[in-house]
Amino acid sequence: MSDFKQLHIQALVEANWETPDWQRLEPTWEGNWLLERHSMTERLKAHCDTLTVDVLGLHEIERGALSESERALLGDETCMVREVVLSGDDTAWLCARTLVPMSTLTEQEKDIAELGAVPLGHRVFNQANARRDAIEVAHLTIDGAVLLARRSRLWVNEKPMLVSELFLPHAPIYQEEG
Ligand code: VNL
Repeated sequence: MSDFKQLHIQALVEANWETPDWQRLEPTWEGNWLLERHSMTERLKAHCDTLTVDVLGLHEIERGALSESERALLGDETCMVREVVLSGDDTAWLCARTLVPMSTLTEQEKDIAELGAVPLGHRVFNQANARRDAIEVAHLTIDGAVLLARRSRLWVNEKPMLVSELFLPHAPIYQEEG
């Protein structure tokens, strides 16, 4: 496993997720990013010419290996894990880990296991009934820097998946505009 993956994905797995303080966060620049209910892909795209996805990993995780909170949000089920890095104009901005229960990867959603370099948000939010809930936030310390992260549940055709996203140091969430 690469050092980057080991460090960043492991930090997401071990994060201490907390309910956001909506009142405090909502009026802020970073809060606007963290609490985004629509597509993060679209939001990131607005800040670069080219958004690229690199798949770091794609594997299965047994239900017994899920954390208690993951089980509570998704159900007690084997999941597919998709790990990616998103870059805006070749600068790494976001590291993401998504858990997709096997019962979500059925019928119309079978393709979600085979997205490759297509951003998940592009696939999910093309669907009219997509929605996001259970947004949580965390601060993760990596290489001495405190980085922002969030976890949220996405629904497609009433089937859930759980997305954890870590904003890397050069991400636009840290670059408030006038
Ligand atoms: C993915 C995950 C894409 C989280 C994202 O969109 C994201 C992906 C920017 O796995 O493709 O926020």
